Amino acid sequence: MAFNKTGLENDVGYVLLSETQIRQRVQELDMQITRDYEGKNPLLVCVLKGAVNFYSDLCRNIADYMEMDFIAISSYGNEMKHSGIVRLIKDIDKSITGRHVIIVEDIMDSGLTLNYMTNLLKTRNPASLKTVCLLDKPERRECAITPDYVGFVIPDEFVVGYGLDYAGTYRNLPYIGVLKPEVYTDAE
Ligand code: PRP
Ligand code: 7HP
Repeated sequence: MAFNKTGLENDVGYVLLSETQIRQRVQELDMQITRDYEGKNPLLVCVLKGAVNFYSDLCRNIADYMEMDFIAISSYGNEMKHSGIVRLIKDIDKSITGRHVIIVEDIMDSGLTLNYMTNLLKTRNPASLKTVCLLDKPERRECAITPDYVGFVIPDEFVVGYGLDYAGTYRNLPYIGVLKPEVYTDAE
C-alpha cells in the first residue's frame, strides 16, 4: 500500500519552521560548534528518538574530528505533559571521563529530561558538558536549566515533524508544524 503523506500533512494546522529555516539555522549552529570545539574531538550524544534528524544534519556539517554516541530516555506521562519521572532505557557506550561532551536534543520543554541527563553524565567527570537543543519552549520550564546552544525559541505550542512526534507519528515530516487541535482532541 502506498504511504499517504498527504493525509499526514492534512493533520498539520500550520508550518512553524520550514525546511529552509531549519537548514539555515542548523548550519549556523554547526559553524559555532566547529569553532568552539576546534581540536577538542567532542563526543556528540544523540537523545533518541526525537533528536535523530537534527543530530544527523548537525553531525554531517561539523567540519572537524568528532565522535557519535546515543542515549535513550523514557519519560512517563501523556504526550502533552511530562510526569516528572525519567528513566534511562539505553546508556551511551563510550567512557566520557575527560572528554568534551555535547548532548543533542530536539526540544526542551519542562527541562526534566535534559536535567536528568546532565546530572547523570556529570557524575562521570567529562572535561566539559554542554547541551544543544533545536527548539526551546522556555514558558514550560519546570527546573532551572538552559541549553547552551539553541536553534529556535518557540511559543508554547505542541509541535511535530523533523523527528518530533505525537503518539509516535509525524516524525518523518521534513518541517516543524503545529497539529490541528482536532487531531489530538479526537484521539482522547
Ligand atoms: C521529548 C523530547 C525531549 C523531551 C523534552 O522526548 O525528545 O527528550 O521530550 O521534554 P521535557 O523538557 O519536558 O523533558 P520523548 O519523551 O517524547 O521521547 P522521544 O524523543 O522518543 O519522542
Ligand atoms: C515533548 C514534545 N514532543 C513533541 N512536541 C512537543 O511540542 C514536545 N514538547 N515536549
